[in-house]
Amino acid sequence: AQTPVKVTVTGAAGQIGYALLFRIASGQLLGADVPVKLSLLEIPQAVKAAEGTAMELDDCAFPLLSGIEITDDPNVAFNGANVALLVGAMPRKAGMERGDLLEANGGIFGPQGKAINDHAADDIRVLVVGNPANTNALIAQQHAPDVPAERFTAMTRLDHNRALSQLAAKLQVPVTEIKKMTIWGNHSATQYPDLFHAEVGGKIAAELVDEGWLRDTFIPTVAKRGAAIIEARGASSAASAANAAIDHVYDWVNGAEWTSAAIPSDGSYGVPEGLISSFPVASRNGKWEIIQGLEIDAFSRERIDASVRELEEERDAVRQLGLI
Ligand code: NAX
Repeated sequence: AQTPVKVTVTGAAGQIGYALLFRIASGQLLGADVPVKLSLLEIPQAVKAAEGTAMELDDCAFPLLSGIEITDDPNVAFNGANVALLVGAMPRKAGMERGDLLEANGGIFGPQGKAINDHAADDIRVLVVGNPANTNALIAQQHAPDVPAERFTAMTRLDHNRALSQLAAKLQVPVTEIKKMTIWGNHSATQYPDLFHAEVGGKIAAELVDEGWLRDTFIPTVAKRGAAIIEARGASSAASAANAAIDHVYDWVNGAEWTSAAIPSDGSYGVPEGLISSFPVASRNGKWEIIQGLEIDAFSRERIDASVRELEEERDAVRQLGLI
């Protein structure tokens, strides 16, 4: 029988964790024939809740689930890990300055990056979901000098899926008709969902909608969808975020023609090297590749640059705080 793949989930007792773990254990993260071993990392106060979730996982009798470990020690959680989903983070609290937020998250993602560096399996793949996701991924990556930088990624797949869904609704087509959607930049309100390369039935999406809708409705609706979900649901996106994490890792491992992921820049499209920024990507042979050769019009350039500038500011702030 195949050796189980070890998947570590941080913040396992949180709401995304609850929506995520059952799907991983059922085989949706890696494939219906791949056995998995789960490792749940939580802070000490939440270990008991994680144990409760583990009891429910047991009660599903998932054929592919070969074991569950629960710990508050990153060195244990990441030991031998093949996939790490870094979901747990410090949320912004009322009155918190950006520096405080970055510092609190540096205290989480620095040590987790080091534990990954020291203990994870050679083929470790890391997806950061916890916000600010791109910069948390950068912090973790900088603490893992022995792991290839490209193994550290941050999630913009939820934004990508939201963009697909908004465009499909506008054009009244199934989401499967839409190809080549791209989210550029930071997973934040500055992100740029690009319709100038997206295609619907072979036509450029930007030409099928009017400019006013694209600029004043589509872009802000996608970028602010998280806030709209909180407003409606009274809690932030959880099942859709878990779904996007599943999509990201599944595609990373199994291949994809065109999607969006935040990965370390190689300097493509003027994004400074090393910044973890969202790009149009393909997945080949288990690696993300930035899709090259796209022409960027002035409208898109301005928006990509603004989001990348925000990523540079976050990087500079964590540098100044000594977090990287
Ligand atoms: P919850 O507050 O429900 O759960 C977070 C869990 O993380 C808690 O159980 C907490 O105890 C745990 N935790 C905190 N510090 C930890 C540490 N050092 N080690 C291990 N566990 C730790 O939040 P949830 O709704 O699950 O969201 C988790 C994160 O995802 C948040 O940062 C959120 O902002 C982010 N999101 C990112 C999205 C994206 O597209 N990239 C979308 C959804 C979501 O907003």
